[in-house]
Amino acid sequence: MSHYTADLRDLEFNLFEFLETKDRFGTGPFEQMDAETARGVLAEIRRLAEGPIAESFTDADRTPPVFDPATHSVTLPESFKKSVKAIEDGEWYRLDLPEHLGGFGAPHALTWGAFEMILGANPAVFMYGSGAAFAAILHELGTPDQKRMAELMLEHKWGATMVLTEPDAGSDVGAGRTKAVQQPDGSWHITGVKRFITSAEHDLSDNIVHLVLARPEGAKAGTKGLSLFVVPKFHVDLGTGALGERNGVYVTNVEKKMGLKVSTTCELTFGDGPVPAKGWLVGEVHDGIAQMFEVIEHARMFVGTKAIATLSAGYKVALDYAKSRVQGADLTATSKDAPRVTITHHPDVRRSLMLQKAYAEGMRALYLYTATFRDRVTEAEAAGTADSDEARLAARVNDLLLPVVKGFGSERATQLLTSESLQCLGGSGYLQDYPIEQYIRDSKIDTLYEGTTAIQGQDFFFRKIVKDGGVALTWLASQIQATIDAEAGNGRLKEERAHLATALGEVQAMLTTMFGQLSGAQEDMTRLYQVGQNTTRLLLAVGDLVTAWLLVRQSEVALGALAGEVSEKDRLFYEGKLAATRFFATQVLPRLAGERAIVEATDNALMDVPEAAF
Ligand code: ST9
Ligand code: FAD
Repeated sequence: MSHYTADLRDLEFNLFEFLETKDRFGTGPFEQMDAETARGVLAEIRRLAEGPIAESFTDADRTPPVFDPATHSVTLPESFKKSVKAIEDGEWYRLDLPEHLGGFGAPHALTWGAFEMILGANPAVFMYGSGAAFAAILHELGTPDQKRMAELMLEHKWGATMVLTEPDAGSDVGAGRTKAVQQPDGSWHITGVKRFITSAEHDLSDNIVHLVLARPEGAKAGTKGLSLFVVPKFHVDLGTGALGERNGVYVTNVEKKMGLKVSTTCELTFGDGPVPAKGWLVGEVHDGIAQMFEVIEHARMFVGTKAIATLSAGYKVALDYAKSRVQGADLTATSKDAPRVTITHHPDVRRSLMLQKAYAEGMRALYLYTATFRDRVTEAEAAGTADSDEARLAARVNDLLLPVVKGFGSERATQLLTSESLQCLGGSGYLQDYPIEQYIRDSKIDTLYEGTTAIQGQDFFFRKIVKDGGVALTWLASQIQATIDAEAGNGRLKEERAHLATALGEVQAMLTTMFGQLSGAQEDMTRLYQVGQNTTRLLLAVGDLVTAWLLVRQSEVALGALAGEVSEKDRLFYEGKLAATRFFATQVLPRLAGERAIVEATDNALMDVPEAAF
């Protein structure tokens, strides 16, 4: 039996009933993808995800990749290769490609919805398959030769990597020391050691293309002195696509880690032997960090969606278990020999299940809602209105929401998987007989890579709010206010709206305090420490607020549907949506008052504690 159950009903609810995506299918740049085709895509991806993709999930954890240091090669488990083949056979890696590179014209929201199922079933399958997305970015940024290279990457299904991190340069990418020296033929020789590089070696494809940040000789310090280079494992004849000589870039170690074991995490050494590691400057421009962020933005969306997908998978396992596990009598039973009940009868188990359901569904709405802003941009580009105020605003809202999807999504998902999903199974949850212990090990990385939660919090406050002049945030707040002011739901959502209004006020108060501290820093720089203590707190609070808001709006749609004729199955689905919204509004949102109080009470006492006193 598959470890994974997709929540196709909720995905379809988002895409065909709730989000503006429902009006996009078969129109403009998405003409190829009408609603019926889209439903077909989701059904097929669900079949693959629950079937062949999920099939190797456990085996690939227990028999992880084998690294041979003598040949710098890695062998992946055969079971896992079959899962990868299931995606390749259907050419599903094309889903996120633009049409001119063979894409299917799918709205991003549909694409990410489909990806959720792959990520929930076996995330490393998706990760090894991301060469196509990297190729599309190289095609967009590259010189004519690099565009050709990108086409070959797609044709031959070559793997790809993003190469930033070094032993002394993790969050602080600008501390990177890997060097690039230009050669008379225009190529560059790269030297240095990168670490923790995902998919840098494997036996799934005959070539791997590395996108590498390195510092050209003489370039300035920090991220702005970094340039982006394309460095293939094997050189390529761009005319025929044939592989040439081995390039001087080798995997010199593969990490042993807590989870996600089938995804190789590699030390990658450049130019440390007789053969130089040759690279080419992407687009012939020295704009490395901005170019790499084109990749990072996709990757942050991937990480958040992966985490949320795993929470949904964990919730399904917990729910399934709770429905059949008989333990204890009903709390109201008066006699010692009262009939035993399934644990779904216990109020605390219900609380736990509803908390998981509300977050899993609310955060699914969050990542899909975020994807709709990229669809707005795609539509504007197709209509020749990419410079319009609407398109620019859509891009800014997408940027604002990315750290929420990544930082908040991964924090909440990983916490809930441990504190709630596993807990519902009691001691059985701790065993490898059930997948949740692996979900926890495989998803913990989501709060770490692609920028830790602390980095997401800082990105959110300093870049996406302050540097943006608050434009995207103000727009988002106005949307939330509009829901608070609306009447839809005939009074049934009155209490939920009241909680939403209070929560919006709490977040606005947090922001007011933090803006005050920020402007106070003009006179006393140490006031920035007050801001820095709470950027993650703010990120998580906004995540809760937006999740609640999306749930309330989903409930408006559910109430509309319930007013008409619905099947019994759908009635239960919509009732479940209303219950999740009510629970989240009444039991999660009130916590924001405490978060606000902490922000308002934050002084710098913490910063005065001597290091030795910790
Ligand atoms: C990693 C990989 O961890 C993990 C797994 C990989 C798996 C691969 C598979 C995934 C594939 C996904 C593809 C699927 C695609 C599907 C598509 C479907 C539709 N936004 O603030 P400053 C830029 S990799 C944009 O001064 P510092 C900007 O150019 C390792 N740009 O920063 C800016 O200049 P300006 C990941 C941004 O103090 C410049 O940077 N490692 C943003 O110099 C400087 O900015 C990390 O993520 C942004 N949000 O540097 C590192 N932010 O201001 C984390 C900055 O003029 N550390 N830029 O515009 C950080 O992010 C740091 O904050 C820092 C600080 C490095 C940026
Ligand atoms: P550090 O930066 O040393 O951080 C340590 C702690 O300090 C963290 O809690 C962090 O939040 C905090 N911290 C650091 N700086 C600040 C600050 N300024 N303010 C507040 N808090 C701060 N990298 C790649 O380039 N490509 C990959 O494909 C890739 N894949 C990875 C796969 C795995 C399994 C792992 C473990 C890592 C991968 N990475 C990859 C690297 C990953 O992106 C980094 O590990 C991550 O960015 C954090 O860097 P670090 O590990 O050096 O931690």
